[in-house]
Amino acid sequence: MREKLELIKQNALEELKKIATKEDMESIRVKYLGKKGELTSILRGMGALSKEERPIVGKLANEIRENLENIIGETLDKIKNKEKELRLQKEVIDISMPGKKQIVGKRHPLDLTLENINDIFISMGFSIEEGPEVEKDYYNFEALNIPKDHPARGEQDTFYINDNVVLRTQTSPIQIRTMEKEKPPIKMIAPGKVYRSDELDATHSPIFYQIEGLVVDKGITFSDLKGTLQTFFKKMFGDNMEIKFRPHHFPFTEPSAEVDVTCFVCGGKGCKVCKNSGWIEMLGCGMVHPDVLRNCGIDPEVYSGFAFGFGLDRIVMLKYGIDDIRFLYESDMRFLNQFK
Ligand code: 2NM
Repeated sequence: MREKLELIKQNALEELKKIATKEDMESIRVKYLGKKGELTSILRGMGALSKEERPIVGKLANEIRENLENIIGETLDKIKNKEKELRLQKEVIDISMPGKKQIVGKRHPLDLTLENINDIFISMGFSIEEGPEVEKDYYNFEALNIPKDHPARGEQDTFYINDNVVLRTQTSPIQIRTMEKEKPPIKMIAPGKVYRSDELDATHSPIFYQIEGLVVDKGITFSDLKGTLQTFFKKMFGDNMEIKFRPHHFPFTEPSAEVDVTCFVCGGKGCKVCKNSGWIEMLGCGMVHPDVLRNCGIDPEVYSGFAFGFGLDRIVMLKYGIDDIRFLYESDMRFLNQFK
């Protein structure tokens, strides 16, 4: 019996030397110490031994079991440590490797210029207002004194959602909404996207940006309009800028005018951009029509106001020498990467 136990111990130790994985380890544990293991069956068979032999063999068997359990435990620890070491080696981070270059977006030239314009008007005491791009026919046309048979209402210009709803063709509906909910004094600009169903070409896009301004208070006159625009263009393009007014007609202003500004490409000397005139046509403006004020609940006997509107795209194109409006809406990275 004793020799048998010693033999089992020797065999187990031999096998333990050779094992490399946790799984091998488990199969050895089962083989010797498991319920049907070799050592276990010897302990079970001890009933057949004599009274004198039993404690001696029992003690020896327990010692061997303890011994094997210890060795198994230690070996398992060694295997685990080795596996951990290997894993750490594999997961090591080489901090000397070059980093991946992050692609940083650039500001769009329309956005850059709009921020510039907004900042100037803010410095002059204007607030910046926004409104919906899908707009009621009433706010886009009716309230602005644009009668049902006005050419601006033709299907060729306006995107209709249904009989009463359009994509706004100008940002003046924002001014109407502001006049409806606020009492004068009002001093605001309304920048934003507008929509017209033009054929797309180098100078026409069905979507473009407009900036409209509005000032309403007691005693507002045409000279306030002139001074405001004069100040704006000097701040925007430099102190040498001059502006001049030509009579015009809009349904929502009376009197109305178009404004030319000194060509900011050549400084007024004459160039290709201004067709040698020294002037660039820049905006429309006028004194808000009394009917428009009345439509918004403002008494034209007490209050008066001026309004103006201009396109952002044309300014951006002239400023950067962009000869096709489609560049502003096609998101070509080769184009966009040129701006900061
Ligand atoms: C323009 C030209 C002239 C304008 C008028 C109004 C409102 F709502 F106050 F009546 N907003 N914008 C206006 C006036 C716009 O754009 C060429």
